[in-house]
Amino acid sequence: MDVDRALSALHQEARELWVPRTIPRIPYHPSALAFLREYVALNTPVIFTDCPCPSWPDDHLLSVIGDDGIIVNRTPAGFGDHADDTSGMFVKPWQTEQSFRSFLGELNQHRRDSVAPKGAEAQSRFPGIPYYSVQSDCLRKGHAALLKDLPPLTFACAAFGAEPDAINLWVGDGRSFTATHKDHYENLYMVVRGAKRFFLRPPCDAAQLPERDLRAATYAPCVPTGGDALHAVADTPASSVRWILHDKADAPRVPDVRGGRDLAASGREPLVADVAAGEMLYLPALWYHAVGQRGVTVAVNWWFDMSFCGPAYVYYNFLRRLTGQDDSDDGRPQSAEGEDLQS
Ligand SMILES: O=C(O)CCC(=O)C(=O)O
Repeated sequence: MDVDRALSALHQEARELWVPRTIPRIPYHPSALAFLREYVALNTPVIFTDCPCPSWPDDHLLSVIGDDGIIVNRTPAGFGDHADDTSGMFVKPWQTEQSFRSFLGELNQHRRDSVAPKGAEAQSRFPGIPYYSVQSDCLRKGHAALLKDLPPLTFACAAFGAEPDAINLWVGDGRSFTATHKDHYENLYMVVRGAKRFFLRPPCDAAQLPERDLRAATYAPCVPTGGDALHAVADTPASSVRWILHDKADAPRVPDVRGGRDLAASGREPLVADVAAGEMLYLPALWYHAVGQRGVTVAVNWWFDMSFCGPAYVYYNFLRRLTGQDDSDDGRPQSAEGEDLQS
């Protein structure tokens, strides 16, 4: 059997035996054993409903973290950390430092402007679409006062045998879209306000998600003294990032939530997981995901280190080498320790 036929069989067998047709929804929260046995061990996503989730209206967020300084990611079209078709580079967002209050004010101003004309005073002092999405354990490190509102996730800590490696706060609106990628983390992702749509593909779809080495770049204002546009500027010294290419052809597929642009060129549909406020997605390690949202959306995620000791990671790397997705193939296995483990 040649490699293409074997990959086709892998895709088919995975759909028959492993990947669900729709993501199951079960009430929060399972026992650690049930979570481990039915989802973690099988590397299969699930959505928990009826989570003990705070409501976090604006006035609460502003009174608790309004004055906290934050780093905001800004992009011209809502795509951060992505393969940009225009420049052919991997582009990271421009980052601004500001208070949480001024950032939330910007999102709310945009919402008001979409129903009423924009006044001159409504202009943001920064260009670009803002998304608070820094993924640096920002909730635990930067906004610890919010921790007491959150469920302790004891079942997950017991299942993974560890405390979370990071707890992140995500705040943005429907203009922002997270491009397809995977993480070396077990991810519990809870939507607090708004709604998220995840486009999911199992790790065995690596062959359908072409990766290339792309020159690394960062968005920057066109005019350093306050222009209203951002453009991609190549990083110096030059470096490259291996990243998944997009397929723009699918862009209009999801009318409510920006999506589709990231759906790969294979013609094979991703699984769609709609996660509403009060729900939590278990996104298993190494699953590819692209993420859109509807309206102003507030979410929290807990990242737990994945285990590198079982078969999953080594088989996944083997598959990527076999399909030419891993440029580090020098004929020798790569050690988990030697690699930058967060994509
Ligand atoms: O919510 C998002 O925009 C992206 C979430 C994500 O990529 C993650 O939790 O790994």
